[in-house]
Amino acid sequence: MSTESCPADHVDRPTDPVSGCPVSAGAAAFDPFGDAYQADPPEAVRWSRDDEPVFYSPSLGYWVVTRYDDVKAVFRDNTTFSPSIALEKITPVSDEAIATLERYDYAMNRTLVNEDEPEHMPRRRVLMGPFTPDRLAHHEPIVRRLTREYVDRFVDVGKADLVDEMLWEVPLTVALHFLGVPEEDMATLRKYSIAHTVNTWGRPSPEEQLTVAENVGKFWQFAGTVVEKLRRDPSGDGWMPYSIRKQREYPDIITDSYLHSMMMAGIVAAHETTANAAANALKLLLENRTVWDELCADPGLIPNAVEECLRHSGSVAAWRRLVTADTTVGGVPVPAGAKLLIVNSSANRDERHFEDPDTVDVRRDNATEHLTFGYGSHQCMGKNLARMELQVFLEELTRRLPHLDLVPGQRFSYVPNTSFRGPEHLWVQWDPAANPERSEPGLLDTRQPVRIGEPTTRGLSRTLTVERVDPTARDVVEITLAEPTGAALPSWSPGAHIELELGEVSRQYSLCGDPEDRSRYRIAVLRDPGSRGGSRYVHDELRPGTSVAVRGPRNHFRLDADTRHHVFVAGGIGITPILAMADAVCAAGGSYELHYCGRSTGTMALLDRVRRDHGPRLHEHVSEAGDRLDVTALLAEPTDGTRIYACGPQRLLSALDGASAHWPGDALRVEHFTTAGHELDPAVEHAFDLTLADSGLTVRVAPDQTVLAALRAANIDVPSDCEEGLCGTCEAPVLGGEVDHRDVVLTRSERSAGTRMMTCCSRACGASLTLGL
Ligand code: FMN
Repeated sequence: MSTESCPADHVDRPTDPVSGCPVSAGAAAFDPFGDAYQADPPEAVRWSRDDEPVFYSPSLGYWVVTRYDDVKAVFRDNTTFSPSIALEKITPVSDEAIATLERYDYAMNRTLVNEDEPEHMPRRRVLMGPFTPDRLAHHEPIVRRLTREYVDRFVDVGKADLVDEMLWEVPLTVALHFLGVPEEDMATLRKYSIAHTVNTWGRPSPEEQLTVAENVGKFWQFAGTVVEKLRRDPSGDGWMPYSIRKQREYPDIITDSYLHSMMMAGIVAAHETTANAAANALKLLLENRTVWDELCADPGLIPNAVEECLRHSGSVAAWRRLVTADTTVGGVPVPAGAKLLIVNSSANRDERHFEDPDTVDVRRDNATEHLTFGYGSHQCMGKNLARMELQVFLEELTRRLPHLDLVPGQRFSYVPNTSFRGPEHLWVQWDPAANPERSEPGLLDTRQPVRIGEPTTRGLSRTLTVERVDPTARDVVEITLAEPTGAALPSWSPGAHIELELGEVSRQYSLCGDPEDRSRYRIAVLRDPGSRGGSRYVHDELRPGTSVAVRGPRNHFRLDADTRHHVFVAGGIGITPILAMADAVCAAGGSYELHYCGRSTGTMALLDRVRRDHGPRLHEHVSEAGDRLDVTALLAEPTDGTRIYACGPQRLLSALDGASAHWPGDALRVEHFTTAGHELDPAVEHAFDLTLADSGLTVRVAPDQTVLAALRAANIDVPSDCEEGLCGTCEAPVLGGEVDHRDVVLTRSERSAGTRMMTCCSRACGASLTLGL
């Protein structure tokens, strides 16, 4: 490989012994049109997530980005990372194909997907009306009716190709209905949209390019005819008539060429992604039979199952951005003019963001954080329509055909391209004699309420059984929880916690058992003398055999892989996450020391185990014995590559914060078990404005209102969990204004950077904040 063709930083990178250039062997071998990527994109770039999360692919001429945080950061900043190349043909078009397209006057222009600011947001704002939850609800009856009609056609047959017989045409018909376009010849439109996919994201051979160009040209003409037809009478329902009406109000914003391009792109965007997502979801669920059975038994899980399927096997595998100024992505310098392939399907399986990411867990409570719909101002406008369709498909199929199976031995094929992904065929079989509706016709009258918007995670608990209750120190019990069916529990990483529903309240407890043991979770709970109900319930009510609803695991307190030396500091019950972390570092042969502080040895939970497993690295600090931890001495000398991981009472964490002031801003990592619990006091708070850069809205936050509440009132989706500033779920990017941080999640350097805030508790210092929402 020639080094001239490689834009990587040759000075700082050692020559790779295999590729002979700063491009590593993995990067040199990367082929997004090859079998491995086509079969499973996130798996094909696992090596990159692990070893080289941002790399240059010489064969593609793109920089490839594979980790969650990096992909999200790129989506977030659409100025440095312009969407202008999102629909550019990834394979250069031959002169003959260009001539063919010209014959059809093909002039695909910018659409919402690939235009820069300042043009994009004004258009998005003008065109958003039909996507609001109220307006979408209006489409549910047709989605339901079509789904039922298509299932009726094959329900008694016993075998079907779900793609050919339902999953392609229903989303296409819904898309046409949504767009307000008369239903045309479905098969022709299918051919056209595949041509568009191959034309944009595929690697067609020169001969294929000509056929594809023919179909794309015809598709373009078709789109033009439809726009003209609608223009004659734009009074009807649907997004295109709405857009034509809007053109009269805003002729400079919604131009003719824009309408024509949107018509063509809209058909593809509204239907192909949903059809593929549905096929991926059904394939995934049927391959994970116990999960499918769970949905059949509890359809209330379907909205979150949809998110989990979109996360695990979404239909948009990768997307593109153009770098507009020299910058860094994930710390790697990337020059202006570079093209990025951001592999969102890989981000969705990044273990740095999702626990046990390869497992399908329909109760995963951060499944909605997947990046299949993109993120930020270009996030898929039709996401809630797609969610609705997928919910209805899963609901109708689990109810009417719970005994559905994949036809064994079938090989799945995919249209080779970088981005749109779903099996071309999905053969399923079942015994029609066992169809539940034959013995129970009333089944056909039932339906689950469809949830429009992102699903709430509140109902996503799993019921575990208390296996053991063991006292482990004064007022501390260790609780062992097991899955009653013996099914494997979701895996977790050190620092993770679960949330238990305890009578009227729910409370978080850090996992302190063995992560390798997938059959049980272990926690240790201190009876809080001023208990608000949670720890008292644990101590008084939980006995072997008791059932308890559990959510999670979640992790906001992770070990950083680049830490060379770990200083673990635990105060009292704060030992729980710290012990799991120390166990992991010890098992991996890493460098660490463990400081465990307590009033007396009798109050120190899990002390026997800590001594047994960490004896040589353990420093016990027992205050009654006059041996308090001297945090100033401990942190006197900042050391490169050292991080301090601490959990314990606020006093200890504040002391560590003060004593590490001269350390790098992210050297101290803490987990808080409680907040100071500031109640919002309207008498001392002031009102301020939020300027939402992506949605172009201004929202007023009243003195008695949180930022989160004000955002929700303005119909902006922000996920949240604890709503106490502890968990980090409701984070929003801050683009301007000074934040009055009141959470306990952000590190010192993150606070002073002023680029993120927790919307459940933090506020503005001044009159306004600009948020990247
Ligand atoms: N309390 C414990 O006793 N043991 C733990 O391992 C533990 N882990 C926690 C992890 C997180 C992330 C958080 C936010 C809190 C944790 N807590 C833990 C505190 C409990 O959630 C809870 O606040 C405490 O039991 C007091 O609740 P109560 O006032 O309802 O009794």
